[in-house]
Amino acid sequence: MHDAMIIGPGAVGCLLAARLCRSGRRVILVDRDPERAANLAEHGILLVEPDGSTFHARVAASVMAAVTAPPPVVFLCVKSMGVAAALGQLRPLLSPASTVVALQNGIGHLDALAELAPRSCTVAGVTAGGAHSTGVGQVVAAGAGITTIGAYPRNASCHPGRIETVAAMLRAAGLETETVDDVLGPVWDKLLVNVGINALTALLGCRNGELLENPWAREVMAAAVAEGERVARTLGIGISADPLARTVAVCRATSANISSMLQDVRRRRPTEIEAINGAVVRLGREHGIPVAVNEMLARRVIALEQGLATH
Ligand code: KPL
Repeated sequence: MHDAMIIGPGAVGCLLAARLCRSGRRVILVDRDPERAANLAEHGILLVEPDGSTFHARVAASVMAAVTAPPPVVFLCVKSMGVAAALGQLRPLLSPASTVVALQNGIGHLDALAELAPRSCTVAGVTAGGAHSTGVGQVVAAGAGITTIGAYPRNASCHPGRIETVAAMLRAAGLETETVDDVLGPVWDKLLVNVGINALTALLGCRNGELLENPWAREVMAAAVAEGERVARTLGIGISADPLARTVAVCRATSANISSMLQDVRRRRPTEIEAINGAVVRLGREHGIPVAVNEMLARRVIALEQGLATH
């Protein structure tokens, strides 16, 4: 029997799987691609830590169709737009004893999390740590950062002890983790960081830290984050005091990182633009708040995705 299942073997999924495995947990990785799952089961995961040390994790891996009884804790590490499909597959296997933890950028997955696993304890989380993948089952951790988790929706059937169990698992795996009552504030705090970093790095083809050296990028970052902040405050979300200062701090802490959106663009995969800047645009329009900068960023990233420009 496994202790945890991780759906999605991207950078965050592999990082989590390898670190959980290093802490003595039995982990199963679920991939939608059978060939890649077989490759992961055969070769495991190679994790490179920020100090250059490495760890080779042996993990079980399979496709979802082969899973009959998921372990008590399931981490959803697919992209925001993949959460509804992953939960749809998982749903028949979930029980009231299951805890489902969603660790995505943006806010596009929250409705699916709230609706598709009503009998289980559903948890949303965000992590400020960065990672990038250098190949199948190869992940480079870049920059430490706190992980914050909490029941989502707030009235989800989660005894606080169950959130603590997940937090203890993450801490044992070396991820500094805090638990909160209202996770929507931290989710939006992270959203605003991603609003300021991800699209710009994807458009400029640069590492997170390089944004701070470019006056135009700094200006656009400030304007995009200010628009998002106004949307959040209008919606009454409990975000932190200075989202721009947080964004700049994350840029510095993950300066060597290649953002997830730039990784997606380089690999010609769909990005999370709709769940990040796109979400700010939609909500801003709904509430009559100007969101021109986020709209410009979203449209340009969509143009990149459509292959109008190459990296
Ligand atoms: O979350 C991230 C991402 O790349 O998606 C940041 C915080 C920007 C780190 O790279």
